[in-house]
Amino acid sequence: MPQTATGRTPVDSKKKAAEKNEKEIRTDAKQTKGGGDLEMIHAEYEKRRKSQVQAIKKTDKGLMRDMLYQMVLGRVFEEKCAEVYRMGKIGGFCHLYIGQEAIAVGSMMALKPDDMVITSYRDHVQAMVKGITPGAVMAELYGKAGGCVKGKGGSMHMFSKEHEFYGGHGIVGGQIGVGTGMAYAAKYKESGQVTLCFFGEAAVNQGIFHESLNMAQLWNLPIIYICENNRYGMGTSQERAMSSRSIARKAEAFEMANEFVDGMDVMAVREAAMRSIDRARSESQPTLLEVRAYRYMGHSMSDPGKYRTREEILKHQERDPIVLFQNSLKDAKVLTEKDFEEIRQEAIKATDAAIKFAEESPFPDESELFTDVYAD
Ligand SMILES: Cc1ncc(C[n+]2csc(CCOP(=O)(O)OP(=O)(O)O)c2C)c(N)n1
Ligand SMILES: [Mg+2]
Repeated sequence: MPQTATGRTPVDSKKKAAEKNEKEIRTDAKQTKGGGDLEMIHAEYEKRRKSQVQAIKKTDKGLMRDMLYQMVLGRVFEEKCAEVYRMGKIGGFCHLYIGQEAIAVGSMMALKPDDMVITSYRDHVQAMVKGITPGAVMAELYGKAGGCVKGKGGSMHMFSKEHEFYGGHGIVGGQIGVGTGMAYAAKYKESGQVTLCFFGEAAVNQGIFHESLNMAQLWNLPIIYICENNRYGMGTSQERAMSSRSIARKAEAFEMANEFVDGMDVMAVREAAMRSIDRARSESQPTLLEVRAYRYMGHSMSDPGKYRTREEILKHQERDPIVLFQNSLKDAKVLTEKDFEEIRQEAIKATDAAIKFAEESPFPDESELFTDVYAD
């Protein structure tokens, strides 16, 4: 019997978790009304800080360091992307993930290496967490032959079969159908692989989301749908586009397990992901996670951002996922300020090396013009 947000499951612990979800959704609704109340955001931060310390104490120290490194690398790497984009080094669209790092790191670092991941065009950080090198991601952004797709995909189409990373998709919601197919294939082949399928909250209003969830539950597919609710679809807020505030609860239409998660808290994301991955792997049951964060940057590098105020952005940054995690690691006496500086320097070094690799990599050869190109 799947766990649902209204607690229709007879299992008590699951019911409690569902009630907690409800409470968090209500608190969050109050917080974000009119851009969010600062005092409430601070209170939420303090609440999370305590629970995060508890979760950290139960987790391997090396893994905690790796998780922080991946988050910091994501941030430093993308700040560099913005810089070189403005210098004209990167062509085409470029969508940054800054502010959402806890979602990719918290969920993907709970996977086994041969599990599968698919996402939208906001894909640089997911690609690196899945193991594609920063150099191969940066060279792809530059359109160079050393890129993970030989410079033919660019920012929106990172891909690596070797790393079980299946894109990088530009059609909003397109990956929800493809991801469902990947999970179906894994089940059919009995490969034991779990699929993580990421998409934004604006994709949820499309038919593909509802059709896919229906099939995944009907056929008991081992997939976790992760809705990264960053509050905006281009310049349109969720409030202006969706009749219902809770995305997690939409899963109930399909009797699918679901959870609402604070996407600024990497440990909360990790714990929810571990519960969902276990459900997929051992019971072959799907889950919908609504992970709520905030998009710090514009929709893409060409967004003038006239639809929201500076104050709104600053309020959400009060609970920055990296600062929150570092404070908790310090409180739990797992890492120190010195470690944080070391990690930051490592991330800067890796990013600089990625830039050097991309700069030195050649553009694809003319003979490659028609290779790997598919038209139906
Ligand atoms: C089917 C389709 N419709 C419209 C677009 C144009 N478009 C590109 S991104 C985007 C907003 C998507 O927002 P969301 O799903 O919340 O993801 P986010 O960008 O916030 O990560 C839109 C409407 C598109 N690419 N595909
Ligand atoms: Mg969005």
